[in-house]
Amino acid sequence: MTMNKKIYFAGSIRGGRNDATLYKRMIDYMKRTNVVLTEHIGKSNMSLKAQTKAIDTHIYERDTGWLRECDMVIAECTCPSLGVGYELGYAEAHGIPVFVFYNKSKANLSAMLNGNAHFTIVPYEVEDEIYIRLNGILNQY
Ligand code: 6K6
Repeated sequence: MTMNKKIYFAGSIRGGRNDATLYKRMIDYMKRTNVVLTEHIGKSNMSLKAQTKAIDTHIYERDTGWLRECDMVIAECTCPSLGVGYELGYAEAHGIPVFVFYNKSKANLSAMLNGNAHFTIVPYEVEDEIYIRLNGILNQY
């Protein structure tokens, strides 16, 4: 089994935190055998308030640095997020593999993701399917 891959997990923050507990379960699952650079995305107490420009610059610089150094991006895209969409395009531009999960009974994925041959799209209906697919992805890379 492949272990200790550096995974950038992308999930909505200012786009809405409806799925935050799902993000946490996905992160915890991947962390059993790999390194998740963006653990904070699963935290329930994450602030959604507007920040200073300087704080947002720091977040942008840190996150894009992680995107350049990670082995793959795993994104949960049921809840639309401008930041996640940006990150996926950024990863593509840097040749990083991208896997996009979304709940097909809750969301209609943007054509800009669904139609992009660089992205592996993973539609699911029940949460158990996520872990089966994650297992396959983490073993294959
Ligand atoms: C600290 C204080 C207030 O907010 C914070 C932390 N904010 C963020 N920290 C780290 N990464 C962030 C933050 N805000 C957005 N991102 C990145 O964009 C994450 O990697 C997410 O995948 C994505 C979410 O974008 P939005 O547009 O939903 O916020």
